[in-house]
Parts: sequence; C-alpha cells; structure tokens
Amino acid sequence: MDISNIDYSERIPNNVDLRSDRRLQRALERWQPNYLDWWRSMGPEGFQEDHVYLRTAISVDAKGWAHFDYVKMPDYRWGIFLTPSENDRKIAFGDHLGRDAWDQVPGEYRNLLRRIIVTQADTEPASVEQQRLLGQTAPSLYDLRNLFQVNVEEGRHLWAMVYLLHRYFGREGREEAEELLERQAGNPDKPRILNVFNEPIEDWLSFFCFAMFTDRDGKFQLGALAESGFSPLARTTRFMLTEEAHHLFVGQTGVERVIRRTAEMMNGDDDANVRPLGGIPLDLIQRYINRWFSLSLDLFGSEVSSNAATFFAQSLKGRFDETRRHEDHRALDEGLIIPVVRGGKLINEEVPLRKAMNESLRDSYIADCEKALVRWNRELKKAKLTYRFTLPNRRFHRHQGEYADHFFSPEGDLMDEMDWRAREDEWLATSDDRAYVASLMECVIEPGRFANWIAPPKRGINNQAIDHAYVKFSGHDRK
Ligand code: BYC
Ligand code: FE
Ligand code: FE
Repeated sequence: MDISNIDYSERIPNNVDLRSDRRLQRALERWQPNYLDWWRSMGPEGFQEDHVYLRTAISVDAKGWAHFDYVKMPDYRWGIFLTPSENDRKIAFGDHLGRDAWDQVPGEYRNLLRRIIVTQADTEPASVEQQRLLGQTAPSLYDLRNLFQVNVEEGRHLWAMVYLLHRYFGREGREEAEELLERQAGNPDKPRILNVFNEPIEDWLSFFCFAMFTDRDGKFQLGALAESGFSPLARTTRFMLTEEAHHLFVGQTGVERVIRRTAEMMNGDDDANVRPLGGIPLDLIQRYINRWFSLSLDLFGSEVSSNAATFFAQSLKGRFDETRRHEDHRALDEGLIIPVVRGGKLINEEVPLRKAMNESLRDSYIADCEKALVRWNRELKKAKLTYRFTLPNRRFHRHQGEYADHFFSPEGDLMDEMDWRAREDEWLATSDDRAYVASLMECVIEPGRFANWIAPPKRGINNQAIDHAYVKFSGHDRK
C-alpha cells in the first residue's frame, strides 16, 4: 500500500495497515466509542452539531496533506498517521548512536518509553478540556473555527499516542489508554499529569497565550521525540509537528492582533488609556505573557535531571533538531553551566550535558519565543509607541526544578519572598486583570465581524475571505 495515502474506508482512518492486525484493530475500535463519549462530554461545549470548516489530513506528504471541508466535529475523521518509514534508519544520538533504529520496543526500556508516551498523550485531551467553554465567547467565526481546528487536532494527537500504547505496550498500554480518558484537567481528584494542563483557560487572551507558549512546548518536546531511536514514535511525532505549526500560528497571531488593536486605540500616545474604549492595555498583556511563559517553562522539567540523562543515554529522547543542530551526539564530554541557588546566593555550576538535556531543550524553546516577541514589538514600533514586550527571565515564577522554591524578579534576581509578594501584582495577571478581560469577552458570530478588543487577521484560512462563513450553525439552540 502507498504509505503516503490514508485509508478512509476504515472506521479508523490510518496509514499503518491496521486491517492486517485484527486484534489491534478490534482493541482500537473498542476504545473509539469511549473516545467519542469523552469528546461529547469534555470537548467543545455547545457546537457539536454545527458545520465547521476544518482541515483533515488526507496524506502524509509535506505538500498537499490537508483537505478543507465542512464537518460536524463528532464526525471528524480522527486517525492514525505516521510519516513513511525510512529504510535502514540509524539511531542518531545517545549510547546506541549509529546502530539500527528500533521498530519494536526494546524490552529493557519498556517502562520508561511508556511513561514518556503517556505524559505526551495526557497533554492532548487535557488542552481540549481546558478550552471547552471558549467557543461561547469567540471574538469571530474565524477565531471560533481556529479554536475547533486546534481542538480536533489535539484529539487526533491523543489517537496518535493511543495507537502506540495499544500496538506496542500490550495490556498495560490499553489500561493507560483508558486512564487518558479518565483524568481531567483541573480535577483535584484525578488531575492531568503536568501542571499547566490543570490551569483554567478562561478567556481568549489566555487561549492565545497558551497556543503561543504551551503548544510551543509541544513543538520542542515532539521535536525531541521525533529523534527517538524507537522509530514508530519518531514517525508519529513528525506528522504531529506538521499539524502543530497551525496551533502556534493561532497563538502568535492571536496575541499580535490584540496588540494591533490596542495600538490602534492608543493612536500614537504612550499614555493613552484604552480601558474606556474597551481595549486591552499593553501592561496587562505583558502580565499575561509573564504568566503563561513561566508556566510553560515548567514543562521542560528540572534543570538538572537524571531522568533526562537516562532518556538521552538510552536513545529514547534527543535534543531539538539533534542531527542538524548538534555535532557531538553522545554528549559525554561537554557540560552546561547552570545558575543554582546555594546558601541564599545564585552561583554557576557546571552540569554534565546529559543531565542538562531539559535545559538544552528549554534554551531552544526560549530562543523560539524571542522571535515572536520581535514580531509583537514591531507592531508597537509601527504604531509609534515606545512600550516594548519582554520575556521574563527563566527563573521567574517557577514551580518545577532548581528555582521552584525561590523567588526571582522578571529580571532573574533572587528576592525575599516578602518583597516578591509585594510586587507580584505588577508582574502577573491579577484577578482584576482577568475580570477585566472576562468583561470584554462576547460571542461574535456574524461572518466578517470581530469583537472590539481584537483586530481582524491579515488573511483568511485556506485562501478564503476573512468574512467566510467558517462555522455554519445548524439552527438549534446553542445554550
Ligand atoms: N508538572 O527530572 P524531572 C504538548 C515531574 S506539550 C508536573 O524534573 P523529567 C501540548 C516528572 O514527571 C508537550 N510534574 O523531569 C501542548 C518527574 O516525576 P516522577 C508534552 C512534572 O522527567 C499544548 C519529576 O517531576 N510532552 O504536546 O526529566 C496543547 C522530576 O522529574 C513537571 C512531553 O512532556 C511538570 N511541569 O522531564 C496540547 C514529553 N515537570 O518521575 C499538547 C514527554 C516534571 O518523579 N515528557 N515533572 O514521578 C517528558 O519528556 C518528561 O516527562 C518531562 C519532565 C519533560 C515532562
Ligand atoms: Fe498536540
Ligand atoms: Fe498543539
């Protein structure tokens, strides 16, 4: 069969020749109704019968892989798509560098690999749960459609991971797949695994910041897994990355449009107050950036991590773009300098590189975030404003790793807790900030119209007009 084409005649669309493995196919078909129940109860609230202009993967070719059409979300064809396998693929890093890549799970790495896959998988449904009420306050049809596009694709990412669990991890894998539908974002009794995925996303500025900063963790974690010596994981995550680009676009341009609208209201006056006009002040946007960026930094784990060293040594998880961006793929001789707190002072400590792999990935991530900041600041410059956005230092407001038990300013200086608390409201979105943003949220569903607090995008989706009917309502009462 042609691997780049996806078989849509099956109940579960796939390009992995699922029909040749009846047991696996049946097991996944038993999971499918549970998934759909989860989607209906925990997915986007209130829009399940509407027709949404969505893209669906029809091929895994980099060019022309997507097809756009109106779909009711529960009818979206969630499927299993892997990029084609490479003949004679070799392991690109770690202790197994240069040996044949694995098509099966190496027995001794089974538990670790399962843990990585479960952690990745858990984030996907979590984000759908966090975003489930946002449709009710969408600033436009264009944005509503983008939200749902992101949501259905996160659902598909769950499918991608559940396939690996079912296919390669036997009964334990199937049990994990069930539990992925049982944990719930923000539920204190059965929370999602990683911290940010339990935070509420209660307004659209938060959603855009989440897609910008938290989905971007996905880009880098998936990039690291795309290097894995375990080929099925590498091939799955590579295709997920193709979809991920749009999520990052939604986040980056979403924040950018908010900035553009505010700048427009400020009309070149740095002291202008946009609140009476219903705009979102720049310093408030900065506090949202500080919050979501620092929360997302936690997703990279500890600065010094023996787990990370093990993942790398065992050739399970590499660095971002391992092959192209790095030369020494064993990483045995180098070290990384990491500032740590010792005796109330920040001092530099050299850590063997393998133990600093989380930090290496965090470095790549921060550099990528900086690029978006440059674009946002360009909006301010064009509008003749002097205000500039910055990313807080990586030590600021952390809950995981070296800095978690200490207090740092956005500039990265160690502080007393009391002093820090006294200034917290300058730095992080306050309850007043959130209440103000919430007060601006309204549902705008006339094609081409946008809520007052956000500028329209520069162009539509898939060359459609900005006033295209991206969602067609089926006429029922949406409450
Ligand atoms: N929250 O050495 P440590 C995405 C735990 S996003 C809670 O610091 P390690 C998406 C850690 O599990 C991409 N717990 O960490 C985005 C460990 O627990 P145990 C998601 C945390 O293991 C938006 C302990 O602390 N993918 O796709 O080196 C929308 C100490 O471990 C956190 C992945 O994460 C935290 N933030 O690294 C939709 C890839 N951080 O073992 C989707 C898979 C650490 O002591 N995951 N801990 O019980 C991994 O590679 C690693 O597990 C981590 C942590 C990078 C997350
Ligand atoms: Fe995802
Ligand atoms: Fe995503």
